[in-house]
Amino acid sequence: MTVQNDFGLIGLGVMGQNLVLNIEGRGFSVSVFNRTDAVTREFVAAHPGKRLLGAATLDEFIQSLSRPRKVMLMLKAGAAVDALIEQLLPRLEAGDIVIDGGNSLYTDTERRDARLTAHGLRFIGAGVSGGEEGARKGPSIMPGGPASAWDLMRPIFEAIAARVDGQPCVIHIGPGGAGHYVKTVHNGIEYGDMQLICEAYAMLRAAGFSTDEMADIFEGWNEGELQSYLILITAKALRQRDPETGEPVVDLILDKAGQKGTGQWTLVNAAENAVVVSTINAAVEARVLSSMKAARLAASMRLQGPTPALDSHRAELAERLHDALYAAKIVSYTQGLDLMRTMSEKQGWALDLGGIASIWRGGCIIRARFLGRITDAYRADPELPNLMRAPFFEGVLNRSQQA
Ligand code: NBP
Repeated sequence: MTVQNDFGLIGLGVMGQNLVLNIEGRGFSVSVFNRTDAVTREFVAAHPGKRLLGAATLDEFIQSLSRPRKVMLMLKAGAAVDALIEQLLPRLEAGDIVIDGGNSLYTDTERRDARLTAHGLRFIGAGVSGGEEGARKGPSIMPGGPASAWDLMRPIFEAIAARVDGQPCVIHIGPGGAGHYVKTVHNGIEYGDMQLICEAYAMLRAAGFSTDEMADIFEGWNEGELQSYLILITAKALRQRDPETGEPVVDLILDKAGQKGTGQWTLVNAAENAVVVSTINAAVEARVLSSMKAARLAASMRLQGPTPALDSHRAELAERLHDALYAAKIVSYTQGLDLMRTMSEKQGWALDLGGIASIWRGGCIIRARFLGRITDAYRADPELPNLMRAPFFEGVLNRSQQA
């Protein structure tokens, strides 16, 4: 009897392998294919007893799937996705579903959607957040595409997504490129969160706090309104010591950051729509400046820079920083949501901003207690024009303005 698996995944990189194990673990049979066949064979061999089929060719892969076929691509964004789609087109049948789970540019997704739709196929552009661990244990998923494809994919997406308060961290984001667009802004917001944490760290450091003292402060912050994955791992990172020298690891890491593109895409889109995303802008610029290490070193021999004037009492400074960080986070999310609302109106996507905040509460890198507050604000007023105007956030901002 020929195999008829529930789901197919192409691209056994870090994300692909972990997603497959998650999907299989939820009771679905999965066929896999990878450009480099040795990776497929090693992967399947490393997981005996699971309902996995490693296909050596695309034809074998396609023939092993039940109809309508559900084929997910987990590839490096860009040309690889187009190349695979071209190879799939002659092999698939009307009604089959292709899902691009990578970090694709939403305009690429819209172009691919048009091409696949013209062939009678259905295309889902799905943002998947949470990195390797999220992919394995439960990511936050942001799928965009036709409702009929969402209906068929929903049981699988809901089974593998993270859960918060019993709710899966996935909703149908909207048509066409809406899912990849929201994932891009999510990543931009993540850049902003990381930059705000970096600035809080820089101030604590300038005020003379040791890395252990800073770890204590971030741990304390993680108990309150700032409770989030990024604050938690900042505390953990500050605690880490280099086994050879005993020095804090954070002091030994080269202060240069790279970027893969989603932060810049958010900025470009914000500029095109005349929406201010100043925190994300600062985050992208800080990464660019950090990468200019040689120029910064050379300049530091000639230019002195300011002497920090952090004259508050240390405990008071930490408290004020907490309030400033929280307020800045509210401003940053307001900007990201404002950008999504603007694009939603322009594109007719009808984005549910409260629903989007709710699926970011689990699985993804920006998961945070704060997102529950945003969800509540939009549930109380779905037409909320600006997050800062929600009564809860107005109160926080008014209290923390001075800090
Ligand atoms: P990896 O770099 O680990 O894997 C990339 C996969 O793409 C491999 O299977 C590789 O096959 C395949 N591939 C490439 Br590269 N070029 C190809 C081509 N021309 N034709 C066919 N296959 C090709 O990536 P990853 O970290 O798993 O990320 C996958 C996607 O998920 C990306 O879009 C990424 O931005 C997104 N994402 C990643 C994370 C994360 O934390 N890593 C989080 C969220 C989203 P090979 O084995 O033959 O080289």
